[in-house]
Amino acid sequence: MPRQKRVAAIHDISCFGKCSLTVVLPILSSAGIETSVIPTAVLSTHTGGFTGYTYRDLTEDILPVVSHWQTLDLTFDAVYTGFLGSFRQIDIVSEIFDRLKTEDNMIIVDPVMADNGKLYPIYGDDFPSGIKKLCRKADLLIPNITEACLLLGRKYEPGPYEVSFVESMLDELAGLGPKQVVLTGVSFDDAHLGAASLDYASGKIDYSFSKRIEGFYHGTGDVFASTLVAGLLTGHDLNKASRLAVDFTVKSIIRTKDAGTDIRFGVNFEAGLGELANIL
Ligand code: PXL
Repeated sequence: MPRQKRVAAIHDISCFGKCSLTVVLPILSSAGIETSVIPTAVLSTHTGGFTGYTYRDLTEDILPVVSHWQTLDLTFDAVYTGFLGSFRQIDIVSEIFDRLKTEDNMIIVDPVMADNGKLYPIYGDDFPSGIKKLCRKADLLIPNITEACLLLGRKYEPGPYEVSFVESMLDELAGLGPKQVVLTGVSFDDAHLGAASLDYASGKIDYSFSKRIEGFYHGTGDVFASTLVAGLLTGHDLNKASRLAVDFTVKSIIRTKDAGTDIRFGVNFEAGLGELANIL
């Protein structure tokens, strides 16, 4: 039996509306990965389309959790961060990267902050430049097109895109520091949507597309990124892990659409976990 992999996952807990830790934890666990969590905030729901949600900021708790872990000499195969609860958490997470980085582990940044051309309203205009500092420390960066435009100071354009637009974006994102970049929300025509990946060492760019499904389903960025992380940590290469993540996400969306579920509630990824575990 190979050594069990261990990930530190730094995201919020949205108590209802599947995203962030309520997605990351089951997906990584189903891949057999031990997942230690650092909640950045606890909200009654996520912020996408709900109003009146509660919001408990956990900024003060984050470093003490890591300090305690360090007394236990814990090491992690990956440190994986997504939605942050405050601007101050950017510097804190940056410090965690320094503390938990080893020679052979992976720092993974999903710069969760925007979608469909818009910065999430809870964040100020200075947030993208703060997150950019975090991206410089990443080994793997997983932005969507909107987040990539904000990181690179480019104007957002809705798809379909030119190949040159996508590939120059991948190059510039890798120029920030990450060895691997996976860009989501990529389309070259109206009928397909998927991800583009760049492995900087080999210079190899790959694409994983699927049929586009109309509608914006919440939490799919986290479903995609967690599946990608699960694929990489179970030994698949970047291209294969991207393919697995696109397929798993699309199947989850189709199930949810077929059931007529409110798009804010998150997608039914749970029904696919058994199959994912078998593939991984
Ligand atoms: O899925 C991204 C996400 C995570 N957590 C919270 C969010 C969002 C996106 O809106 O609001 C709290």
